[in-house]
Amino acid sequence: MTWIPEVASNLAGKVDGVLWLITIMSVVFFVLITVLLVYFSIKYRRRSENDETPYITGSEPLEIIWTVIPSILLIVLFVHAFVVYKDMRTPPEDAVDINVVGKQWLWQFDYYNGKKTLNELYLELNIPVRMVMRADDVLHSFFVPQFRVKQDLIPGRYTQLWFTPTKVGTFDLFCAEYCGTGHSKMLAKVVVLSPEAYDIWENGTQVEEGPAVAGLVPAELGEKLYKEKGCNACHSVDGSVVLGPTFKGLIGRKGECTDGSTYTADENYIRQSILEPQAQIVKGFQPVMPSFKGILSEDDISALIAYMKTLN
Ligand code: HEC
Ligand SMILES: [Cu+2]
Repeated sequence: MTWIPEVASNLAGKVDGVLWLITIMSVVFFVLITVLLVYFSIKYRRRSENDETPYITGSEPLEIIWTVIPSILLIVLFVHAFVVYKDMRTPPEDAVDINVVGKQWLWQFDYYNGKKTLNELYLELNIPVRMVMRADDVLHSFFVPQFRVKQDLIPGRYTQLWFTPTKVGTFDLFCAEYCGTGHSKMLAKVVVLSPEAYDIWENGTQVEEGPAVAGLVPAELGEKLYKEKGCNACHSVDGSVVLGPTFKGLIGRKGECTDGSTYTADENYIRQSILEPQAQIVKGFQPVMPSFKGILSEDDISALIAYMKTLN
């Protein structure tokens, strides 16, 4: 099917399934209604000047049929789309995290292995990936038609997206949210490599240097910040409790706050805990943590999160 983009991710077929279901239902009803409309207007046309319209008061069976059948069809549509949506929003446990930064007007990718690329995203065939995305300036949107995935990048918080590339090749990544004059040029390539080719890329020599600290992979930079910025004064990484909760096993941990609310420690929660520690106080602890707003950059926070991920 050439007028629909190629199917190149595990989610693409499911999204197409929903699209086809909606399209087929719409076509069936369009044809049914149009044919009946034409047929009835001929069959029941006025034949002479003294042709009188009969007085019709309604039909209960007919009313029931055209209420019940569309209701069932809509419920089927909803359930099917909901199942697909839930699948698209729930990354598998073993997904590999890749940090994505969108800014006017380029895409930056930070990999767990310390590699950093601009406007080129390298993925391994059949390995599920989770994009942890943030915008540095205005709204952007990560859109790869062949994967059928699209998600906004929002300044001031992380958004996520996952998929498994299922085809080797080069695909288009568009920014799908108008973000200024350079918007139409905010394009990137997604390169899906076979495991062998990925291995060569991963072990290749040209590791591009990160802006913050050259040569350090994010997790290493995070560890350095953990010590240099004094997190280690209050947070251990071995499970012991100092002034604050330990970072060991923090990512994904469920906890309770003094106000009774609960949380799951995901990227957004960690980011907020660092920038606005008073927003949610972990139960059993004192509100003594200072805010690191203006002290840690967004890159630093991403690096700290990468470091915490190594402690699980
Ligand atoms: C003066 C001590 C202190 C320092 C320094 C400190 N924290 Fe905290 N932190 C705390 C305390 C106490 C809590 C628990 C109360 C709360 O939620 O504010 C906490 C909570 C947190 C949480 C939430 C933990 C959870 O289990 O939900 C994160 C994440 C965090 N801190 C990150 C950091 C990072 C990163 C640094 C260094 C850049 C840092 N903290 C520096 C005292 C500190
Ligand atoms: Cu953009």
